[in-house]
Amino acid sequence: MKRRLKVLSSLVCLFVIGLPAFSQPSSRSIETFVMDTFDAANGQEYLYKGESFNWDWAVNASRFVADGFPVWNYYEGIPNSLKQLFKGNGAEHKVFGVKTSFNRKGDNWFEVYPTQDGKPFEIPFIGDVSTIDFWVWGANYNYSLEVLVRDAVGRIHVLQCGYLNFKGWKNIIVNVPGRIQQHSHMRSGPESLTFVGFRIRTDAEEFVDDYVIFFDQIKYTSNSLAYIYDGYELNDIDFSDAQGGNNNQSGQSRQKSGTRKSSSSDDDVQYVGDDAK
Ligand SMILES: [Ca+2]
Repeated sequence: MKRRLKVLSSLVCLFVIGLPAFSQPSSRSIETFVMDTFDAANGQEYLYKGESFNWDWAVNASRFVADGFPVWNYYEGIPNSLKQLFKGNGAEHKVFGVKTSFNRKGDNWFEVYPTQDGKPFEIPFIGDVSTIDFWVWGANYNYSLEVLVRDAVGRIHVLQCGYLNFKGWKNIIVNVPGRIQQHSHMRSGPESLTFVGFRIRTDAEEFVDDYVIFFDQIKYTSNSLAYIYDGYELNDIDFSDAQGGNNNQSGQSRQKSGTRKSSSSDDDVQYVGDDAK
């Protein structure tokens, strides 16, 4: 009897201990993807759906920006923690730097965003993103930092990353809230969440005549298999050379449907609160 009880209790133990393991997603599908090292323009070779993407960065600023600003470039530098990580690999480490100056205090802002051929380029995220992680060099000003992402229905979300009132490098990790729709259920919809850019806002009372910020090493964690299913590749089949389609009687009057609104106007912006860790 005692022995049976022992076996039973250990079975119960196994079940209770084993339960969380079964309810968790497989840890193997959670991966970290490096988006940009900021070591060189157009040198990312970022792989998305079998295609390699490269981009540069640019900056735009609100209307009271001083003549000749903003200015930006890649500069030699690396946060100390990353220096240890990349020790001995011989690469030239650079960071992306921006200098701004505004003519008056108030609600000034500037945006740092990826570009291709001089036009804004949104970087697609792989899988289902949980956190975005990057390094920022703060000049100890009361400016706030935001990350802008666009969801699968074309709406821009603002992820608050807190204030830049620190000196030197800081690693910032921002959560992507579960309420942001990252994938569309429509075959014709946007394929994934995209990275739109960083936005920096000046505090109304803070000095604005001479500001500098640097960025390095942006990466993210993602469940890369979340939306890959058996037969996924059939989504992209081109039916233009298919047979059929001769039923003209109803075809002439058919309306084109499913046009989607996708804009970055302020109406679409959703503030989702302080999501920085
Ligand atoms: Ca770098």
